[in-house]
Amino acid sequence: MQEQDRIAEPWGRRTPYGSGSEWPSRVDLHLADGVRPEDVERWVQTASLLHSNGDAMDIAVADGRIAGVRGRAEDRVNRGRLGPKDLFGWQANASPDRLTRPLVREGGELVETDWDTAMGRIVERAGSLLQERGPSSVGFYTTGQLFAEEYYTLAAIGHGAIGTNHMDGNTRLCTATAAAALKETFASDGQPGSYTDVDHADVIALFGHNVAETQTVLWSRMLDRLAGPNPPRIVCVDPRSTPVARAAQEHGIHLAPLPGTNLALMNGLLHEIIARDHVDHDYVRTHTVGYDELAERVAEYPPERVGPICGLDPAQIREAARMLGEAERLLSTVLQGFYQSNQATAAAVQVNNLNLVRGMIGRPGCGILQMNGQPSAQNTRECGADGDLTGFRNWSNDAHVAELARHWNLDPFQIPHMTPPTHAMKIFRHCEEGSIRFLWVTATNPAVSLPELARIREVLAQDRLFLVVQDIFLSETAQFADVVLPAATWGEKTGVFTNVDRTVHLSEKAVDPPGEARPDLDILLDFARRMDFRDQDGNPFPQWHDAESAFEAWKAATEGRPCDYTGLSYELLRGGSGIQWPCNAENPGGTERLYTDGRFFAHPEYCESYGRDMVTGAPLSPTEYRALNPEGRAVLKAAQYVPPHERPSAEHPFALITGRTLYHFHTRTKTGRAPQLQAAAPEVWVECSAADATRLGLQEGDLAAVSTPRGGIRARVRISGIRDGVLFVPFHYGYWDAGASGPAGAGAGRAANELTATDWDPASKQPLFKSAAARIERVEDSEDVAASAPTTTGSAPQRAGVPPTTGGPDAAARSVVPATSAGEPR
Ligand SMILES: Nc1nc2c(c(=O)[nH]1)N[C@H]1C(S)=C(S)[C@@H](COP(=O)(O)OP(=O)(O)OC[C@H]3O[C@@H](n4cnc5c(=O)[nH]c(N)nc54)[C@H](O)[C@@H]3O)O[C@H]1N2
Ligand SMILES: Nc1nc2c(c(=O)[nH]1)N[C@H]1C(S)=C(S)[C@@H](COP(=O)(O)OP(=O)(O)OC[C@H]3O[C@@H](n4cnc5c(=O)[nH]c(N)nc54)[C@H](O)[C@@H]3O)O[C@H]1N2
Ligand SMILES: [Mo]
Repeated sequence: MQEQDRIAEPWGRRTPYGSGSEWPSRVDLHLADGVRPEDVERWVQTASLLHSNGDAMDIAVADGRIAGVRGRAEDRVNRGRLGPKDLFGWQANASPDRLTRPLVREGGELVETDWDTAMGRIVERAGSLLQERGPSSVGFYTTGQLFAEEYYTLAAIGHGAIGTNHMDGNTRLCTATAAAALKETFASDGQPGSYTDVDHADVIALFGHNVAETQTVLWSRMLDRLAGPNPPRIVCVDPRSTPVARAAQEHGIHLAPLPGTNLALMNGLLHEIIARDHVDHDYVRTHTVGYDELAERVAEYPPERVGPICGLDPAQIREAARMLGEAERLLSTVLQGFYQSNQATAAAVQVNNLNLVRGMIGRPGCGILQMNGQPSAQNTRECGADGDLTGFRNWSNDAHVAELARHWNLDPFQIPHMTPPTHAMKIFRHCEEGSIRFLWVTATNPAVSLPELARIREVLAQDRLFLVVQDIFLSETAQFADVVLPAATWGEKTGVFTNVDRTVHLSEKAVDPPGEARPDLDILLDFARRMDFRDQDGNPFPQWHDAESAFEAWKAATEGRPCDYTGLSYELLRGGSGIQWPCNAENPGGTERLYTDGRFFAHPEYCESYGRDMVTGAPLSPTEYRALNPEGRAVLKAAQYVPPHERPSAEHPFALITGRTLYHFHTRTKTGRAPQLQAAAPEVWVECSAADATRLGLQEGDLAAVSTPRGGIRARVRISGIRDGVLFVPFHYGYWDAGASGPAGAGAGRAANELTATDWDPASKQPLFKSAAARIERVEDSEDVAASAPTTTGSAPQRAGVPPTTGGPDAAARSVVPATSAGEPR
């Protein structure tokens, strides 16, 4: 057993392994101060809810409280490892400022009340609006952080019982492009690859994905490959010098394109791969459509043309294309550097194209991971609590709608499907214009996370909008609410959720929620009962009543669909590893990779989506799709580069990107309340390059004003390895502050989204958080104090002498590498 400061060493110790071997296990453990392993009364099974990786763990319960966590060695995802957020984030559960009673607005103030009063107000307002203005006056904005049972229930209530089309998740901000890219190429959502592809790949290419900070345990897996025999090459496409970029410099190649030029770069890479004939023509002929158009399109993008667009040397593009073209087992991953940037879907689709033209899909080491970000974003999509129809059904296929209506025992006409589902950005527009009068927000904090916050605050503050916020804290958003509902969370309720590579984990209740807080599922079912929703036989709808009965109903609704859960049960998920869907009679142990036989979910009668025009976003009609892809192959879709809407100018000369740091999760409601994590990254900063800093006379630690046409913030300058001409601001810092007794009031001016624009990708409708023009000016000298940005991560300083990020004794975690776990060949 070894101890390590896991704030200073986020990835822990190496357990090297070679290509094709099994990833050795390493069990990480952290217990609260003073709690010894023998004090633990129970270990309760769950997985991490602070990212999409699905790190399996057990919660230690001592004295009726959560007292720590331990990784689960038997799980396929993490083999026992935990990252810093996993190790320390659980402490937020026991924060003294958890919501414990419902709140209602009285004379302008939020005051505590009982559940009957709070729910009574909700039911009264929803009921009268439904009667007077119909279902389109009611909207739901949910999350990627609840459990499948809860999303399924929400979908049934919203799309079924109420029949509104206005339901989406913050997954729109997160994985909408992952889903859209999969739908464009495979006509259905569903992650093709598997995490075990990391064990086999000889090239791992990461496109706009800072896996080292955002899925630390998956990066540990990659680091262990890099430390073992026959390490893979790493290709990294990111304008910042992230830990991934630094590894790529050593083990492969790092391309740092100008933000918003991903599509041009992808076209350039495909140009080279096709020109050098690194194409698996057999695969392309048998399993795809669209190759000729793709080849024709990318022929227009030789590296000499792409280089100046992206701000890259054409030789670098050639070199990267050669690595990708000569790979024998290529694993590609994509995340927000593509999804939240200009031409998001079109660029992400080119990554699918890359693997397809190389025939690298459905075999060990050959995978595509169109990543998720939030822990249960996958389930939001599957269950249909976003713009999707439950079970990856096709909203423009009447037979699919009818099938879902049969599961729910409702009239199919009750399920809205005549127009595309309303995406989140449009839901807020409808609130702004007044056609939506009731918005129920569950487990998301739009007052910090949506673009152009000055506008969002105005939308949320309107009198005519009845706002319900269901959260575990009085978030920035909750402060605008008419009714605040206190929710139970992870560790306090039971349900399942599914990670990036389709691994389903059961998360069991370990302790009671604080005060009167209730599981989100119970709140939603209570609402349905009070509204007296009924099915066609007059029985209460939804027909389920608790987590397990909701899971059974959800399973039934997935039968025969790509995300088939019918072979799973709570019992099966207890004790061992998580299991990958589809899991059914044919695949009782789950399914490691999709599309191993070159057959797709793309048949016109079966597919989830007919696709969209990637430039205009217009949905294709069934007839158009049938003509394009009658046999249900993979579709190679080409696109032309179009520059970002907002480009650097004389007044705003920088490209501004926003994103994450390793130690915080989103708006910090949880990580800001975990002392080790908060201390590692206590305050916002802005990154710029050494050359730009010198030019502007900026120094490490100077207080700067950053502004865009929407607004401004103040932040200390970190001179980092970011490319010239680009600024980076982490988006975690709203106006809530740890240590303060409560939120300090709007407008403290440090949230990245004061700066971002109301603009989105035409196909996925995902907002472009990584595409704005900005200026930066010094406000105050540093006086020799460095910015408080982490030194271990993408924000590593260029200047010597900045104090390193450490966690001290409070951040010591134990880890055990079993002797039998030596990376043996399989
Ligand atoms: N520590 C931590 N982990 C998390 C989360 C968290 O908040 N904190 N959140 C989770 C969630 S919900 C998500 S969605 C994921 C997100 O995970 P990531 O996508 O890995 O994180 P980001 O920091 O948003 O963006 C990744 C990278 O995109 C780069 N980038 C910006 N613009 C461009 C561009 O135009 N082109 C290219 N090629 N790259 C660009 C940025 O420099 C950044 O390093 O993380 C998940 N994991
Ligand atoms: N500028 C910029 N903006 C971004 C991004 C970016 O990269 N740049 N990334 C975008 C992305 S990818 C994402 S995913 C979003 C995330 O944005 P948000 O979803 O707004 O961020 P969170 O802080 O995760 O908010 C979750 C809320 O749910 C509450 N909560 C936690 N657990 C539970 C629970 O069990 N039940 C209930 N009812 N509530 C709970 C938390 O207290 C918190 O208030 O931000 C987006 N915004
Ligand atoms: Mo996300």
